[in-house]
Amino acid sequence: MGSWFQGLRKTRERFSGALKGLFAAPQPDEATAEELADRLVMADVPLRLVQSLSRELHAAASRRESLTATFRRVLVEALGQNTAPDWAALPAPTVALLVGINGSGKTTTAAKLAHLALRAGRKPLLGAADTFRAAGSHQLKLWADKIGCESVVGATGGDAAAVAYDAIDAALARQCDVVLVDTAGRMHTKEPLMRELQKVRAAMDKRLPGAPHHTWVVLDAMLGQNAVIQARQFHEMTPLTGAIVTKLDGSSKAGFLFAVRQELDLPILYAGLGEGADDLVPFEPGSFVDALLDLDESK
Ligand SMILES: Nc1nc2c(ncn2[C@@H]2O[C@H](COP(=O)(O)OP(=O)(O)O)[C@@H](O)[C@H]2O)c(=O)[nH]1
Ligand SMILES: [Mg+2]
Repeated sequence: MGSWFQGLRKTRERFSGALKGLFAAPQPDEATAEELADRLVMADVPLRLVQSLSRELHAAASRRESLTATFRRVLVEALGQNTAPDWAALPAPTVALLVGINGSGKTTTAAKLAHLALRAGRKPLLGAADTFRAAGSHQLKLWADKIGCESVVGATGGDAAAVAYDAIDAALARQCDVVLVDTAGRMHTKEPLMRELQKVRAAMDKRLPGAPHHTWVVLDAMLGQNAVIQARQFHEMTPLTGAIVTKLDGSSKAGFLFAVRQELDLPILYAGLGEGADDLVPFEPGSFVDALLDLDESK
């Protein structure tokens, strides 16, 4: 499994270059503080958080807290509580719907989640409701075969809601514990596709009242602030219960994660740190901030 420190190498290079000089001084001088604020804003850290960081850094000396410790504390606090599901303890069947724009990593993430469920001793089923592109369903089927789990795949051009219904139906018949339903990459600006998402939800609820129990938006970290805009639009259309951030192993603008947590109040459940089945790790604010700020190279 990719470690946070290794996984975030490129993101860290982008983020922490300007911070080193700052941390060497007991107090940031005006120019350094300003440069720091600029860097943070450029890394898509929300302005409100940048402002409170500046205040806290100025107050650090009087609190006898080092600048590094202050910086770390404020960032970790800003990320709040983020509890990934305990797969071993989830009631059966638990149904999760994955949404997000094309290419954000939904299909890969659905497979990674199924892999986690398998490793926790559960029986997952992958439902391929991406009927928009032939490759979409095929890709999920390949993953299901690779990790060794059940799957239900819809026909290309078919009704996504029907596939979602069938996936739950099959999961009940085959006594699966976890159903992960992958959807087509909806552009958040295309209203009909968003409406289709509501049809998918309604079909799931019809087969199993209360389903989906979770709706997770998959966000591509490379998109930075744009991912926040997408998440907000999905959130308005369909109630989201959490976010999963992919491609944090790329050169991402990781500051947007703070906006996901603070502005949308969505827990960040997992981070994707690579393309393999094992490269999905529960989101841990402390590990994330340490890796981002280059605080512990032993990890
Ligand atoms: N480096 C990296 N690549 C990822 C990650 N998650 C997904 N990808 C890649 O992103 C591309 C799009 O992923 P896919 O799951 O097909 O996205 P979808 O269109 O939302 O279903 C694929 O090449 C994946 O291998 C990740 O965490 N890190
Ligand atoms: Mg896909």
